[in-house]
Amino acid sequence: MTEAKTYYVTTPIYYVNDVPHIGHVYTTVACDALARFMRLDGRDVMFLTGTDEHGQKVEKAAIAAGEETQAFVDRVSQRFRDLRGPMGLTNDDFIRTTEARHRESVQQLWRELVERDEIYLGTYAGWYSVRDEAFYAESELIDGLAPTGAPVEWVEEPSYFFRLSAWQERLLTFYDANPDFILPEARRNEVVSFVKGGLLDLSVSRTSFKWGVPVPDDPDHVMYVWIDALTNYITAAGYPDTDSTDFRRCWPADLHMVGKDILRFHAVYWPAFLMAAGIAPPKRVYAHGWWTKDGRKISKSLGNVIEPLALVDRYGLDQVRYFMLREVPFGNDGDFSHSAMVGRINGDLANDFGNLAQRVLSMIAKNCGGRVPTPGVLDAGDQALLDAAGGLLDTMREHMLVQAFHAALVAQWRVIAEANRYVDAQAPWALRKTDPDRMATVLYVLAETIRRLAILAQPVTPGAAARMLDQIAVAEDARDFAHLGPDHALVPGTVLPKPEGVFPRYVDEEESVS
Ligand code: ME8
Repeated sequence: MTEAKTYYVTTPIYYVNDVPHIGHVYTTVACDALARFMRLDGRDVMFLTGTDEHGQKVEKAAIAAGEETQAFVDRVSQRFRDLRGPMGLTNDDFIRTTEARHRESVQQLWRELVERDEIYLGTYAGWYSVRDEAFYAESELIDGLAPTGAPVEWVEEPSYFFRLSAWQERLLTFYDANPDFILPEARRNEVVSFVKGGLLDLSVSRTSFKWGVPVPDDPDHVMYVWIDALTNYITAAGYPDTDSTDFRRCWPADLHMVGKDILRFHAVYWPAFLMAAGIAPPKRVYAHGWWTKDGRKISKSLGNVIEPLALVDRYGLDQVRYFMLREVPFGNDGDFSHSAMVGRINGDLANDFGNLAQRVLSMIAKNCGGRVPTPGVLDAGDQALLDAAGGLLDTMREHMLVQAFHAALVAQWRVIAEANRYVDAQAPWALRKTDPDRMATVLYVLAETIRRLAILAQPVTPGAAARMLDQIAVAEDARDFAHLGPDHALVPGTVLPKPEGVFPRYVDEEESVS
């Protein structure tokens, strides 16, 4: 047997300066859907998320909260970890940058860079934004603020530098040789022109505060939070033990999923650090867009956060996951609105998919003795519907491999629409009297179509998909994509449990009162 090909996918590690909001959950849910898809597709998945716990921003937040820093980061990190159950996350590991395994890893990477003469000691004099944890040149400031709008402060202190300027040409060659390294393409072009504009050496240590990983052999310095944070991706893969089975299995990562705010760190600094240390860069960095509320980015510093668990309480987990991945073409920005959410819940989920399953399964319960009906000979229309559902995996996989979640879902909903048209055209309720054998065939074709659709719905809407598969008595070990084919079709005569709706309509409170 050939070994399953690994798929290593990561989220950013989130700052613990404040509790999670819907923006963080968006990135993590997207990675979760991808991880679930790849597992069902037979890949050996490693899905990593975690928290970024060092640096001035976090230290300041701890001081503001009046807590000891380690106790503060322990508490806030736990809030991120606690999203696992309520958001249906299946990450294989959760990394914290304050862990011993990470300190060892990032210090080893540092030593490697020093040994290769990629790091030297100098003095930094320039602007720094604590909110962005980023250095800015005078020429980048706009009206005295960072280009992101964040306040900056003047910093002048001894600092180690990474020879980033020496990596310009090698980075450009790398982007050229790996056209899919940065997606979407428009973002790739932005990065390439930024690098073409020339790179300055990067300050990679700080001396004016202590909350970070000490620089080996020079403990007056702590590492710049970004070199510390980015290294988490190799720590979790087993670095510095590059000969370990884990490292060889996982590295290079298949995908770092990030928001567009932190693309430059991932697509410029990170591959340069890695190449400089003799480590292969990741295969892809995908920068998605931002959720906004009334046109403004949802963020802690703007104070317009949406609390993920409140959203799940209100709309349901599968509903929130589906909305996030379907509403906005992945990569674009999207505005969060109650009416768009309700539109997706009542349209796509309740009317289209939920109603299809509900109609078919209750007809089977009523008219076929609650057992999978026995089909007769299939006609061309029957076969066409089954083929459409059968062909979906290839289409969806193609989209998932380039993180086009919305396109994968659109393709799936096209088949759902086809199935609904088939129900209307075949009118099995009328066949009940005129041609019960044909009714059985039609209901069988539909149930089998629902089986395939529900298997494919697991990555994005795992709860509802599982309940649908329960209702057509599909065994738990027969739900992966290897079971999509006709060899694993529903067996006529199988007893089915009583059907229940899986995608309820959302009714606004005001509406239900009137
Ligand atoms: O940047 N819309 O952490 P962070 C969409 N620690 N996604 C959003 C979002 C929004 N409105 N707001 C946040 C950091 N995100 C660093 C990362 S990685 C080695 C270190 C998501 O807590 C999005 O993925 O500020 C964004 O990149 C990330 O949260 C920033 O999280």
